[in-house]
Amino acid sequence: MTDHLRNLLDSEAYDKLSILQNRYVDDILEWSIKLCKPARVTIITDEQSDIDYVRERALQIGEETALNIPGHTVHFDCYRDQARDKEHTRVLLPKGKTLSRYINTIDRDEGLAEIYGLMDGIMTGKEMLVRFFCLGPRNSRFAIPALQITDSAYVAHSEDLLYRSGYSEFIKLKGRRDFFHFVHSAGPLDKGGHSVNHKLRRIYIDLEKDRVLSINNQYAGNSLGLKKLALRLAIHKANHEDWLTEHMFIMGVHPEGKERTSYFTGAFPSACGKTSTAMIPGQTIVGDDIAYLRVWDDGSCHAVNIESGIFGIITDVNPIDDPLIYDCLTTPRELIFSNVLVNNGKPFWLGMGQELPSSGINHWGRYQKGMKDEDGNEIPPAHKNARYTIRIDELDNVDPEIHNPDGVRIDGIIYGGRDSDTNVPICQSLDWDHGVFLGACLESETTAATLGREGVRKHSPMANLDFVVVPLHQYIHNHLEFGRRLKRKPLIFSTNYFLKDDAGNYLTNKTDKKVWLLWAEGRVYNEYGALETPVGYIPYFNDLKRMFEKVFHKSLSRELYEQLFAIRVEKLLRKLERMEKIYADDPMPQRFTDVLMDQKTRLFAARDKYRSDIIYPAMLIS
Ligand code: SPV
Ligand code: MN
Repeated sequence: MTDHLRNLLDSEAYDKLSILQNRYVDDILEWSIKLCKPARVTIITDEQSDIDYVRERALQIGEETALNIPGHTVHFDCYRDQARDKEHTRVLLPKGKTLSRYINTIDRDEGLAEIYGLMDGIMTGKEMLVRFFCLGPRNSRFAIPALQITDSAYVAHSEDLLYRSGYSEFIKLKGRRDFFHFVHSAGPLDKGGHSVNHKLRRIYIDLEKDRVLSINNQYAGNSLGLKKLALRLAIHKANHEDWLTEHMFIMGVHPEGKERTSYFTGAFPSACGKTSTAMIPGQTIVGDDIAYLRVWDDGSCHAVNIESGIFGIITDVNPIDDPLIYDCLTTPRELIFSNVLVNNGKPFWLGMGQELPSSGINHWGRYQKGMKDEDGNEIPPAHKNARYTIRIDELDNVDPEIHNPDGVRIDGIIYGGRDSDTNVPICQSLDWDHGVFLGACLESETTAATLGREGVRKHSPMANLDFVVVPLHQYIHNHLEFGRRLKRKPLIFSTNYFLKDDAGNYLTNKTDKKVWLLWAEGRVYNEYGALETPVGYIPYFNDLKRMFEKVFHKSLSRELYEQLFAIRVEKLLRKLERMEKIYADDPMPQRFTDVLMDQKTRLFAARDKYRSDIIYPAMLIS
């Protein structure tokens, strides 16, 4: 350690740092302190007393406030920082390199000059917290150590709930440089604890140095290094190696009356049912957001959750639709609510199943119903993208394998989007490559989880477009290749929970997804037959009817089945046209183009054969 760094630290910080014997960590810290100029530096190890310190600090400095139920706190992000900021999240691009047009980039030199300027003195008067984490279970082939430097106790506290601490993993590095690092500052805060300089929000991803610099923000999707910032670095790393980093949940599926557990992963764009699928009653959860997948020694696919907590959307969590989460949110445990409405120490959120009070404290500050913001828009009592942060271990439905260093064997992969008029509720791909194609064609109508208009149909391959930092064709190629190397390939499915009738009413209930999931699991064991359509295999009416009776004691009419599983040829062809356009300027692997053309040919042939733009299952059987 240099004398200079030694002089910047107190003796406790010095001792904790010197145990690591890692000059790369030292250099990063010295550089960060010199640039950000904090009033003091505190190093957090895996010791409980250090971890408690962070939690208490968040309360002391007002980034969090205690609520009535023991362990519950609330945090508010700046009113203008309520979702991921795609516009100001950019990959620093070295001269001469190019990426797909969908990836937001900035010239590396220019971006660094800008952000270094903004970071100069950004922590003046504040405390710099230095935390060590591990992405993935400790002692695992999957694990990536990660260093977080931040001036936000809320960020450091959230990460404590969401990730495994990893000071011990840094010791095991024995001085090596194999870790990601993140420097974050919320920037100056106002009296309510909100970032003041949100207009200067910047999130710059530096693939050259496996680091992300993120400033003037607080919303976890922007600020927490280990969440979506590390996801981007890991996609880059995996791409240069032989594994996959995905925006996926992992869950244990437990078919009723059977002893077995089958593990599934699922990728859904934000706010499309990813967490609630992983939390379906009767099943177990490994993770709800980010997974690393590897070809295992026996040729199967193994995956781990790189997180150990949930940063979930709270809107519409109520005792009927999400009983497990609702229970968890209303009983004592360590839990951070964000951007809800607080009245008399009680949190309220949209869609919770009860009336919200007309006043309280929310992300705006002191809230009174009917208030307007500077743009003249009515301030909502709670934000639609309000969230809760908890440890998964706290849940009764946590899967026992969550911390297994070998992960779990994956038997099924689900791709789902918010699609009101095209795809069927559940469909199995024809094979691996066709499954990759289904994932690559994922589209979703936008939600409140990102800034911008809602309800616009957006394309997001594998629900990962916001995070892909390598050329798209390469990303797709890796998925195809991954399958080639698997001896036991997971089956791939697409789901759509959001199909509507012509009058705009949802055709399925929120809870119906349990049946789609159990059908998919049964397919792994060939327990259900399937009807082949031009776009993949769909369930037979009789199987679904029996399942609805068994699971929900309700009957499924043949009429509804025909409506749900109609192959909407015209709409599907239009979707293919959109895909062809999207993928035209990023030349795709030949195999991908072939799969796309084959699907088109099958759709045209079916339309000719049945002389109809909509093909109902009954037509395929007769
Ligand atoms: C998502 O939007 O996909 C999330 C929440 O999981 S965020 O942290 O904003 O990424
Ligand atoms: Mn996510």
